[in-house]
Amino acid sequence: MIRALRITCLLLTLLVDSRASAGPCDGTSTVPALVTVRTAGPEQYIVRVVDQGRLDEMIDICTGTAPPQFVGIGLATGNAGYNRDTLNGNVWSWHAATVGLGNMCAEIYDGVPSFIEGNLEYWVETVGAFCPWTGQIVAIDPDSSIPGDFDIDGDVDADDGALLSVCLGDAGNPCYGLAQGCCAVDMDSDTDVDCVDWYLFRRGWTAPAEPPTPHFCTAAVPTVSTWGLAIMTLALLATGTLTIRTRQQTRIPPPGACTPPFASTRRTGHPPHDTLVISRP
Ligand SMILES: [Ca+2]
Ligand SMILES: [Ca+2]
Ligand SMILES: [Ca+2]
Repeated sequence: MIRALRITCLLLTLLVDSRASAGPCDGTSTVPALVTVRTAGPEQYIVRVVDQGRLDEMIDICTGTAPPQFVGIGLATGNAGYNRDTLNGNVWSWHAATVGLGNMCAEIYDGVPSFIEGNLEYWVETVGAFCPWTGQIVAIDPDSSIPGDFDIDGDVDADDGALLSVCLGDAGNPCYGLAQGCCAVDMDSDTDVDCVDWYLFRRGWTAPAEPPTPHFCTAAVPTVSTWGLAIMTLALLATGTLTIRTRQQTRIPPPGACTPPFASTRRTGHPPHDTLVISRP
């Protein structure tokens, strides 16, 4: 009888332990990881974290062993196969090109994910970054994303191809002016949906039969033009600047100053109220 009770207690202990280790904040401790951020609404968005130090910080915040910080991201088009809101069943047309943490955030970067979706060109081209004041890290999971999985159901098949086909063209038109959701299938985040996106999509294809080839994408895999290379280089340099400035300003906040951590992404002038900054309690 006593032995049976001991075994029962042991099993219960193991059960409790296994539940604790599978909590939403410690679904994985290694990169790459998908981190879910919940905002007012409630709404959610997901960022992909590839830096182990950053992930460790996020796990500490999520589990409550470190104080909360703002999750600031640099915005790019394309859902990258993971950015969605499982609470409301939305798949977003954008993703985080860079991910940072900070204790200050200017009002211009505040909002909820549906604001970005509803005014995507303004957010990506003019604001450039997103830092919701109400954002909280609520889950951390292993990266199960697949490039080209536009409907984020774990495969790259005809359903994803159909989403791409609606938007695909050989003219390289900006995805903002195409049908709603076309920026979600922009795989190389250059704001158009063309044969480069199709070739990237085809590389991730998981269904048995080959995907049909669009007639204007039958040539060899397109190469990046000189202009395209120059633009990509500038974009990479700009991204590097953003990351460095963000980390520097986050690490050494000037006392009483109102310097937002993502100010370097501002591309145009804004009214004075846009410079309002709040500090995380
Ligand atoms: Ca899919
Ligand atoms: Ca593209
Ligand atoms: Ca393109």
